[in-house]
Amino acid sequence: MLTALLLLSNLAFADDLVFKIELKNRTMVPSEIIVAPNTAFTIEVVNTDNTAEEFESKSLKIEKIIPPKRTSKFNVKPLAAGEYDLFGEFHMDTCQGKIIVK
Ligand SMILES: [Cu+2]
Repeated sequence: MLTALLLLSNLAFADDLVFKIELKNRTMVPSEIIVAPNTAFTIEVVNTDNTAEEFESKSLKIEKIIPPKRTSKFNVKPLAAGEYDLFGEFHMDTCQGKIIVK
């Protein structure tokens, strides 16, 4: 019974957990997201630059071109503890970030 209640509360929490990342001046703001293990969440990526960016993560298998002034949302399944890469492939030298699960 306790387990069931915990699962329900986790699900409700996951629906509400949205992290916003701004693609700004060819960087990610913020460049780090910290999230608890085993928690589903959403990343909302807003490209405020005047150039397109390809928002990508090898470890999360995300790859999507976001045109200038557009927003994309990515639902991320619960993750194990660790670090997960994020980068903008069109501006690899400056557009780097990560998700830290701990
Ligand atoms: Cu790519």
